[in-house]
Amino acid sequence: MVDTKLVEETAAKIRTMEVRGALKIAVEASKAMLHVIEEGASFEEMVQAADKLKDARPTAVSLPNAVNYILHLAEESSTLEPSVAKATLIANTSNFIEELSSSIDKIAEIGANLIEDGDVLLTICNSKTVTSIMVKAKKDGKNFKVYACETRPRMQGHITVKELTDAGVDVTLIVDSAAYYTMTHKGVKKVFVGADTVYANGDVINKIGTSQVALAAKNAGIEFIVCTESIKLSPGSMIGETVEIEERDPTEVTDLKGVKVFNPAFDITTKEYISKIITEHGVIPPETVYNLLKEKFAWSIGD
Ligand code: RUB
Repeated sequence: MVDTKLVEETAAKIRTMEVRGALKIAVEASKAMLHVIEEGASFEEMVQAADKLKDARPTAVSLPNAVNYILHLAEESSTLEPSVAKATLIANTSNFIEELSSSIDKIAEIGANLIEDGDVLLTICNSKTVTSIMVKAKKDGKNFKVYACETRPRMQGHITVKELTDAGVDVTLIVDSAAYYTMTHKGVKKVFVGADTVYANGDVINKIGTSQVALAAKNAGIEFIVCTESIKLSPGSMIGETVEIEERDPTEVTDLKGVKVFNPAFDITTKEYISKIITEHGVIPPETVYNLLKEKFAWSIGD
């Protein structure tokens, strides 16, 4: 029996959102998989670990994509001589984690090119991908302003404000319901948001409130830009599968007793509201997500 403590701990941290954000979830789950592989797990035990991790949160497809890819690597290496199989799998999994972790830096480089001196930007939630782009643009010497929606009920906007402030970016916190007014009265030029899942048809799932911001941006004639690593593309959507939109505990919204609460954690922004998608492979229109999916997930979907 392999030691699955790290798997349990990682799954718990993802569930309680101590580890959050779609890329970070995928990276930490992959590290837990690497640990059980190093411990000498059988394929069966790897599948069990993968299932525990995948069950932790339902909406970000980066999580199943990452652990399923590691299982795919395990299947591939199982055809090798037993003496080299484990070392090969460890090396391939480590490379994958390295690539996953560095994909954000490539997006930061590309995304920073889209920020111009004097820009006024708006974002919602805390996407490390989005803040990395803004931090890179600042390092490149650009001066711009950011409005950050506080993002009820978990207030991830506060994390965004801290990250950007620490990097010297001019950032202002707003309540979520001030998004449209801020767009139209503070000269917002572009909205940057992250993604948890991107469907083959170009629709994007991200933090609750994102689709309202997209509607407001469209009405105000403002560019709406999604920033996503390709690990968040959904291969299942090519065969019509959808992800579950997570509903979280009512206590996140209110401590009032006897009140009915609906607390969805994510929503879907359809592609007609999305101006462009920034990936580590370049800037693409939402209509071409299908092509990138086919290329990146050939291991999962076949030909
Ligand atoms: C986080 C969220 C983020 C995406 C992208 O939701 O919706 O915008 O996950 O983040 P939660 P990143 O706080 O519920 O996890 O770019 O860091 O992967």
